[in-house]
Amino acid sequence: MTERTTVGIVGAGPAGLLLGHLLAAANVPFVIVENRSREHVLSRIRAGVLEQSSVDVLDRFGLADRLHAEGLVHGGIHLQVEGRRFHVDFEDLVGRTVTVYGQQQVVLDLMRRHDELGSAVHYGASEVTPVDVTGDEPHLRFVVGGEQHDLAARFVVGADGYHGVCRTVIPPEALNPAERAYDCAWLGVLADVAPSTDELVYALHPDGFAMHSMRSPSVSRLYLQVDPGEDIADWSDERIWDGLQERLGIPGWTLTPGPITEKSITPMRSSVASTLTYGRLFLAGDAGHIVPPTGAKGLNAAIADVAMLGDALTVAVGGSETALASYSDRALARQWKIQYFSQWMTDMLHLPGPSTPPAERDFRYRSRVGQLDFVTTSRFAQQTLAEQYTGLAIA
Ligand code: FAS
Ligand code: PHB
Repeated sequence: MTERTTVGIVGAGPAGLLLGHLLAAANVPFVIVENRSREHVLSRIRAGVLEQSSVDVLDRFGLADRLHAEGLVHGGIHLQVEGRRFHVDFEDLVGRTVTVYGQQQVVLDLMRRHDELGSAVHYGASEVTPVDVTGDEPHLRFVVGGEQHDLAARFVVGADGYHGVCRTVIPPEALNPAERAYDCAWLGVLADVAPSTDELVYALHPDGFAMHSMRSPSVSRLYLQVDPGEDIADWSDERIWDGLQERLGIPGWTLTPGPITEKSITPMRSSVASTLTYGRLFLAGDAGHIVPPTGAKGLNAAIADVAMLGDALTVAVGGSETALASYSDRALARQWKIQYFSQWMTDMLHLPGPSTPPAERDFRYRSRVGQLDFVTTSRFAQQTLAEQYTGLAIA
């Protein structure tokens, strides 16, 4: 039997779940289809920082109560090089802030609200297949609990991430992603220990990049630059803390270690599709683009896409598809500014890979020291960083 809805959404990550809420607020019927369990989606440790622009979106739809109660509002970040730590004061520079609130908490809030609304969210689906997306009535076919579903929709949204099925529906020559692979990766740890810093520290050291972030007053999140081929099994807790201490340590400051509860290595790459639209299929979030985490942009870019797409779909259901027709161009224009900023932050704060000749590695390090010395002594450069880090306008 064919079921019907207005918007079929593939993926119950932050993009898919948030889009559901924007459509619910406009009384636009939708169905979300997720191929993993609720528990698995919630278990993924991902982003940690929300731009002011993202907080504003969640506020607009009444989804930020716990964020405001438990999130940590930060007025800036620290940049560190050659033993010098400099505070970039966002509030002074651009009058905006960011909020430390883990992606897992955002997803939990979105899931709980969907439960309250009784939204149609299918977890644990298999054989999820968008069909006829270039026709007038696309379908989402999937199996849940052994039952085959055939869902007809006016629009299908691919919020299923970089490895999702929706990207594969778009012909390669149309998707045509522009890509960059960075010759470094991040070893990330969660530790049950109070952060040793008030706000995030981004540090460049001759051994490579390190960052001190956090999830709460009692949980720290820290990262080390490693080579892309590194095996996490080669990194004992002791080796990790030694590396963090070496790269983050400055005179008069102590990094307090604690029990590591999770560790993983994430490669760094950028990929941006040439289009986020194919017929009546629209991509949002990681399904359309991925970015190195140095600028804290992945989750925030997904929220921005959804804010634009949710408004455009709502207007389309109301009778005008003009905003929907320009969604891909508008979202990609904003995404390329994000790609530029993330590339700039990554190149400024990381050293080249292991195959780099010593003289070139030394040159690249010293030129980055010069860049950081410029940024930390130029208010104009700091304003440029602060404007982008706290989030560009969403329009
Ligand atoms: P997501 O990938 O979160 O969600 C897609 C959903 O679709 C998933 O639940 C998936 O199970 C589902 N799905 C996939 N295929 C499907 C199919 N065929 N059928 C149905 N469902 C399907 N960003 C930052 O800003 N800071 C960070 O520090 C950071 N760290 C990261 C670390 C890692 C290891 C990764 C992978 C990403 C990280 N990111 C970070 C980026 C990340 O936060 C993403 O930007 C964010 O999850 C994007 O959200 P979505 O677009 O919803 O995609
Ligand atoms: C995090 O807390 O996970 C985090 C913060 C800032 C980044 C990347 C990751 O740029």
